[in-house]
Amino acid sequence: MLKLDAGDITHLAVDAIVNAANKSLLGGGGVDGAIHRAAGPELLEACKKLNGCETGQAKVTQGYNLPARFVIHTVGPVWKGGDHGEAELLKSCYQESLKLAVEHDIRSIAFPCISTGVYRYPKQEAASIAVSSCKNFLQSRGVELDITFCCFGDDDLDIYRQLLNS
Ligand code: AR6
Repeated sequence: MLKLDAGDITHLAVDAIVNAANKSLLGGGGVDGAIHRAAGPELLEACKKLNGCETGQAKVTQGYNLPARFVIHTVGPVWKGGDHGEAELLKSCYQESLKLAVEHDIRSIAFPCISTGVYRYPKQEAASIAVSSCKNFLQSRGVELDITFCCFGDDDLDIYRQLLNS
């Protein structure tokens, strides 16, 4: 099932939250910074052992002080105009995160709007990819998974509301 939520992803009591990280996996600003602050220093220690992550891929850690049991770290593409494989890479972030969720028996997962902050991916296009990738994954795999799109701003909330209602 696809759901919508507004606000801070670190507050969500789901099995896993997804982090929009960078390739180092060693923290940053935006949602990445918020997740590291809320999870506590053990998260950084766990991330140091992962040896980074390629764009479009995903890696998992525990959630430590978060209500969520797991954090799935994925690295979205930096928007460079759209002809640098951005759409495929963004789709891959959602698919690879969901694959890890299934492998870890995760039943509920929340995504932030990957790449749409510092990485400047246009919000409407990113949301279309997020929704279609998740819908396709659930349909093709036949898995029962609650997927929440966690919107931090009203503009994203409006975009996702329209997409989920259409
Ligand atoms: N809860 C939910 N969503 C949030 C939160 C939060 N607490 N804080 C911000 N957002 P960004 P990116 C939204 O910039 O574009 C980091 O420094 C935000 O409004 O966090 O993928 C990493 O280390 C936006 O809609 O991630 C990388 O270097 C969305 O999260 C780089 O930024 C993503 O914005 C990744 O850039």
